[in-house]
Amino acid sequence: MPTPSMEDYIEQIYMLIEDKGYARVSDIAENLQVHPSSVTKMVQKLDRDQYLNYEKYRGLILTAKGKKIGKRLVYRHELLEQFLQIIGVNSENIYEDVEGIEHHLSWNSIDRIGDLVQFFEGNPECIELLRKVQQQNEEQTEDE
Ligand SMILES: [Mn+2]
Repeated sequence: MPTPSMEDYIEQIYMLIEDKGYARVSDIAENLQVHPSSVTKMVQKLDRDQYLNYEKYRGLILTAKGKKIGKRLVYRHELLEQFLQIIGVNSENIYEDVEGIEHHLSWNSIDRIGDLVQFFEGNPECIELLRKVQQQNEEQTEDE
């Protein structure tokens, strides 16, 4: 299993390749806000662990294993954003919160959160009911 840090890199590389068709060390470094030398080190490790193939002057490509995991990691991130949005988290907190929790949930929890998101999407009236509870709670906090 990849470590949280490896997951961040695989997720980022997968998204860059989806968007642009390639992932450059400089782009990975910028998106993850790390030094390019850290990227090179991690990319070499990911190459050794067979998540990707890296050739210094030709760039990098994900292996089948890397693609499969990358796809799941991007799905997990997007699912958690949807989940936080449904439960009413302020949009300015969503990205950072997902970055903070995504590596620390089991796939079992992810699957169950997936069920919940699916449930709310199929029953939007339940989101309305939830908003009412939230409104009541916020009014109560204001009164205290
Ligand atoms: Mn993420």
